[in-house]
Amino acid sequence: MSELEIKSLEEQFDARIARDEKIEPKDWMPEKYRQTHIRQISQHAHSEIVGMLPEGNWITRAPSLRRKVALLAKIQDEAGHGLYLYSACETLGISREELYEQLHSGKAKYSSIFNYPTLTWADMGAIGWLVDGAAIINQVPLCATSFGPYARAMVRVCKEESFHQRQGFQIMMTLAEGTPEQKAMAQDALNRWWFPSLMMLGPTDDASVHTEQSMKWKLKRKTNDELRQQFVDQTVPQADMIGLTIPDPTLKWNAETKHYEFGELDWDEFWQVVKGHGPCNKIRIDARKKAWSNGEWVRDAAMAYAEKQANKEVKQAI
Ligand code: FAQ
Repeated sequence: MSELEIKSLEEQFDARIARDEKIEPKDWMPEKYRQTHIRQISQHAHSEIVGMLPEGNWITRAPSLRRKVALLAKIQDEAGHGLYLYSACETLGISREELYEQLHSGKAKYSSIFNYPTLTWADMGAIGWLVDGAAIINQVPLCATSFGPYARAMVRVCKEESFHQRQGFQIMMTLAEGTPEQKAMAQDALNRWWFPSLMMLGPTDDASVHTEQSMKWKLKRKTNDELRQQFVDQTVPQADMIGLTIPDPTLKWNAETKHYEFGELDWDEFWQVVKGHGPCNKIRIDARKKAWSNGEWVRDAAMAYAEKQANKEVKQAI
């Protein structure tokens, strides 16, 4: 293709983005657009799958049958989210095996938040309330993202995340209304998950290398700092309502801007976790690698069965 032809395709592509048209897998797209989407969608998929691990740890210890059923349903939803997202990513020309390989080798990232331990039952409440709460704020704008398969997957994901957030908030509310020990457990979980939840929305805008281009392509519809502010503004009144204290002594309402001001986040900790040195990075990746190798016989059996069926069909056709 000549340079002139590529330039014309790029202009048509930019015009489609400007008109808010969805880009579909078989449409022409700049190579960087494709690669950026593979990066973000696959990291999102990996986050959903790795994100099942901290909660899976609590299924056998949920305090009642009702809580167990809700937690199981939530974790199964997360597996589903991973699968839609891997499928959306595959439409960009990368195989599922390659995506898994990138996760297992450490080439692809997954969300920093899932490298923290879940120490008590209240952590199930804090994850639903804060982590799913932050995820919804990040993902609702993604329903309007420019790549069709990603945007469509997000619609269903957001509906399910909304149930996840409510089940988490309801756990926290119940604990906060319970005995002093239960309330203290809820407060302790909030203390440990608050700052990592703020940081999971990504580095500050001035340190975010991808935001500018991703906003131009309408992959991202809001910046990391905008999302973080929205999360704080939405969550602080919820904590007030259930009588828990946000663990940030500098937090204050600014009546002029109509936003909460909050303290400096520990970005050194964030980058340490992102680079693989968080409290649970090794445990999480080891668990995923083990699941992959334990599942080898299932994949082999499924392939052998599919081959047998295909041979049978050929024989019947002859
Ligand atoms: N953790 O330039 P930016 C969930 C990396 S799903 C690790 O700002 P971008 C559901 C970033 O990849 C949670 N790495 O990047 C659930 C880049 O490195 P790279 C996941 C991070 O992409 C709930 C570098 O830093 N959600 O929670 C993180 O424009 C409960 C520079 O950053 C999504 O993935 C981080 N937190 O903005 C499941 C949503 N933040 O790739 C179970 C889709 C940044 O060049 C239980 N993703 N980095 O090597 C996004 O919206 C964006 O990718 C951001 C980051 C906003 C996460």
